[in-house]
Amino acid sequence: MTTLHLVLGDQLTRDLSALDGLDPARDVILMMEVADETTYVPHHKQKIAFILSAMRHFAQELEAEGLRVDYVKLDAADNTGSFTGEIARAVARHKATRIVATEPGEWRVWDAMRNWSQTLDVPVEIRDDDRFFCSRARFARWAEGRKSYRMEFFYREMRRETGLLMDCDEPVGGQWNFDHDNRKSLPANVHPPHRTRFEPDKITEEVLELVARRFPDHFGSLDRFGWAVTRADALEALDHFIKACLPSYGDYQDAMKQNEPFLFHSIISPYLNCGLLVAREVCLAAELAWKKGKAPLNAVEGFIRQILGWREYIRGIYWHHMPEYATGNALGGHRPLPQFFWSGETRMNCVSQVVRETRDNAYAHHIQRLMVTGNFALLAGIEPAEIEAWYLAVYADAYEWVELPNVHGMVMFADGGLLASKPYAASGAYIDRMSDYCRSCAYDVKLKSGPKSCPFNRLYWHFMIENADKLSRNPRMAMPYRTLSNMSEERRSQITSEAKMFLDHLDLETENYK
Ligand code: FAD
Ligand code: DLZ
Ligand code: SF4
Repeated sequence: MTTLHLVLGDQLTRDLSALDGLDPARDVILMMEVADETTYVPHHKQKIAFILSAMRHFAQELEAEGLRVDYVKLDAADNTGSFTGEIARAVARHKATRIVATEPGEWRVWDAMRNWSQTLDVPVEIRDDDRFFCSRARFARWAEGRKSYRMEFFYREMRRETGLLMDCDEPVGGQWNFDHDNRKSLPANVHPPHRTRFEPDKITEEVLELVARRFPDHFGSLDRFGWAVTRADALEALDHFIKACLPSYGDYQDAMKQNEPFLFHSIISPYLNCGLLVAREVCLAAELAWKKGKAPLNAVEGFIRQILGWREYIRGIYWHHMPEYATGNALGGHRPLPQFFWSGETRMNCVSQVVRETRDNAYAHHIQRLMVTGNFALLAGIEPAEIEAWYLAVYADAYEWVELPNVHGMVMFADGGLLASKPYAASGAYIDRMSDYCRSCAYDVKLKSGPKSCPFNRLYWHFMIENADKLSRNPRMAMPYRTLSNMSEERRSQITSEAKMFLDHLDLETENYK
């Protein structure tokens, strides 16, 4: 009467619901490295290495507790390459009479999982993933009857339900949101702290060798691999963030700086998303720092909002609207993704910086993702599915439940405004205000037209003209459309022809870069 308890690569949490009620004498924990998961998009090499190494370390910890772990390695001779194939083999191996799983993070895996009892002819119990504050059912209750959603209202409910940063029924400090104190650019005399990175141990070295051998053509470099791959090290990274970075997190949350990929960000999303850290403990650690007077409220509220607000809201939208959510293309973009998203070879210094940092670290912070690569994809009318596949591949924290709403909804406005009230379109002036990228760029951010002018400036007004029928009635877009209506016909046709010229020759970005 053996039960198989499944632990997937993003479920590396000892308190996982799938492990509840496990009988160490009778039951087996199944963990599987499978080709389907390592290749369904061409994941960054560091992302694969991070997940496989974290899985192997987690299995070792479970075994050290005296639990029986059946761990299938990627290179095992008879590995079928799929979750379904490996579970079928494990059921036969252990004569299992029951399977217990925690709901997966991605719809495609969920779709397979809900058919397993039929395909495998064994009862399968799928449990809620209670590592999130808001269950899928709870979000559905909140979403019921709403035509569009707004994170801020959802976030307030989550604050009330969790009691985080609450004083009875009121938000501490008398406000729900302290964003107006944030959004500063980085002054020259402020230097971000050195970040804790972790030396690869023997297990990680083995995995790095495996990834280099099996996935040589995948994007990204393994050279700077320094991720924590155990819970103990992830907790150390969190502690370092809380002490050294959180106090300045709010102030410089939106800042960008050449050769400073991490600034004051936490860099914990890969750990949260694979289960080495849990959202509740992270929020409590930040709240405690504020209670002890070690970090100001604007920073702590801003940080907790990202996790309790945005992260939960994004997940809720994903599950509430999949699988249809992925198919929309409200602004009708169909341009292929330019090659420089993989090479970084473009004269646009901001894009080049972000792509290169992404290649080196499998990481870019939120504003780089939203306002540089994302903004470019939006303004250039890239096909949503192409840019979504890029984001899903290149970041160590990327799983479809979190990547898709961020890219499809927040960046590309492809859901027609379900997630965000307006597109985050911006000209070069925004990037210039929040970074020092423009100082080292081949283009001139102050110029609005001509071959030397910043492409973001040329594309911004072109985007407004092209999408006027879909966006001009949006009250939050009133300002740009008022400005546009005051532009002469001549200026408009100049904008259109200059933007078209640039977009039709995106390959020149790379040719002229060399
Ligand atoms: P911090 O700035 O320190 O923020 C703390 C935590 O808040 C993050 O670790 C993350 O868990 C959470 N968070 C912040 N913003 C968001 C958000 N918009 N959605 C969900 N969680 C959020 N995040 C992912 O985890 N995986 C992704 O695949 C992903 N893709 C993105 C794609 C685009 C186009 C954009 C604009 C954002 C994306 N994000 C994604 C959200 C965000 O950019 C990352 O969570 C963040 O940059 C991770 O770095 P950090 O841990 O240093 O974050
Ligand atoms: C992302 C990933 C990779 C690269 N490899 C594996 C793997 O070999 N085995 C595994 O269990 N999980 C892996 N993952 C994470 C899964 O893709 C993730 O668990 C599913 O997307 C469900 O959310
Ligand atoms: Fe980017 Fe334009 Fe600034 Fe160059 S000038 S870095 S393209 S915003």
